[in-house]
Amino acid sequence: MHSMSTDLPTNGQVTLSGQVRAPAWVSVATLRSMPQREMTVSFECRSSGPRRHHFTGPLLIDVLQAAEPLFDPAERKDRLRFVIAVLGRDGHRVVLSWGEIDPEFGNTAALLAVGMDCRDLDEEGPHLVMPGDRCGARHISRVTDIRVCADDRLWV
Ligand SMILES: Nc1nc2c(c(=O)[nH]1)N[C@H]1C(S)=C(S)[C@@H](COP(=O)(O)O)O[C@H]1N2
Ligand SMILES: [Mo]
Repeated sequence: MHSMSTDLPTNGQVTLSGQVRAPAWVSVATLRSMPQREMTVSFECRSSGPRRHHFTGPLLIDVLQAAEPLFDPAERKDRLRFVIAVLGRDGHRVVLSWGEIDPEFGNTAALLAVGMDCRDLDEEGPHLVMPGDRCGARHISRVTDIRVCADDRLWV
């Protein structure tokens, strides 16, 4: 990924690491330089009721692929062993599976949004968007870390 940095990550940057060939610190500006998608999502929060937001940003899978996860990309079964852990600045954490965002499997068009309701997220950091979710808890704001790991440690 072209914005790899050797300095410490600053506000708004995301660390991509784990079992990847090209770990990186990625800025919102870099995410904006990738092919963009747009979507409006509606969900129901148990505490704040019905919500609706408009997001713009790259597909999460494109961002992760740029970090080169340590699987054989041509081997479907190899990809299916990988999980994606996403961390927000406030400590909110969610785990996804590679299979749910892989176009050959669940094909969920998860975004790492750089804009929300016409607001740029450069300072606060990108927003995970999980289209189709009925509840809001996986729409993580202020994402700071994403780790990609295989299932190996579950089987020792
Ligand atoms: N970082 C972070 N993102 C989060 C949460 C959180 O606690 N921390 N809560 C989630 C929940 S439960 C909901 S319903 C939505 C609400 O988003 P909104 O208030 O912007 O519509 O944010 C989600 N994103
Ligand atoms: Mo919520």
